[in-house]
Amino acid sequence: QNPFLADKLRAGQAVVTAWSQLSAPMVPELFARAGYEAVTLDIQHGMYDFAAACETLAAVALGGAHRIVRIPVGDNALAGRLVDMGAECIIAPMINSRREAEAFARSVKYPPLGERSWSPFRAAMLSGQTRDQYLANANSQTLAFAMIETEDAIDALDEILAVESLDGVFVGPSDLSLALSKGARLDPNGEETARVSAEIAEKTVEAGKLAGIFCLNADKVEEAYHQGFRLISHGVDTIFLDHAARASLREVAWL
Ligand code: 3PY
Ligand code: MG
Repeated sequence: QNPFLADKLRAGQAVVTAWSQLSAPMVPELFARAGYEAVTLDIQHGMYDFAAACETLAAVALGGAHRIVRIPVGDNALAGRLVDMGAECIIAPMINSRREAEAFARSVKYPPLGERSWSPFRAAMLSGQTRDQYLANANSQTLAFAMIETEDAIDALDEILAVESLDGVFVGPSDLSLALSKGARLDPNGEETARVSAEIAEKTVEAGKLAGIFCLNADKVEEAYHQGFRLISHGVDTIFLDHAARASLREVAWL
């Protein structure tokens, strides 16, 4: 697998990731073989436990795609375990302060950037490197993205972007829209959400960090790309199945 996800994103290349909540290794492998350049396993809102995520990371590698995981809120210990198991990028939800961003990012970086603990046996195997090579490259090749999706995070954005060990931020438009409307409206595709997302992308790029975002349709992907986002999600297994199941039933609705 060459180049690495980190190299592509730092070169300004867009990477589209599928999003998986169903805990079944064949589903992300299928996404990879369908041509998705990356697959994100969603432990925050999906069905994955640690063992299933480990198996699925290997299945994604088998399909030739980059391996990304979203951890549950505040679970930095799990972030460290997942990078050991071969995740190339960890997305941490609901990061609200510089302190939270730093604690998260440091859990996936070796000294001097952090305090990740040593044992990357699986990560080195999946990345095709010896453990010495892995150590030399891990801090630049393993990415930490903090999700920006709350009022506190927007207020603290400059401080979060100043965290050295953090590689980028990732916008969650659903939670962001709930925050912006003080809980009144779920509006991930709305204008206010897009305006604030654009500001986040601009500040992020200015700070020399990577910008990522969750998108719910192809128009949003295009908009996000022009706003400066480069790690862009498009396509969720649960939503794919929901749409396909409804379409399938409609074909025989006459029965
Ligand atoms: C959000 O939109 O809030 C997300 O976290 C995307 O999954
Ligand atoms: Mg969210």
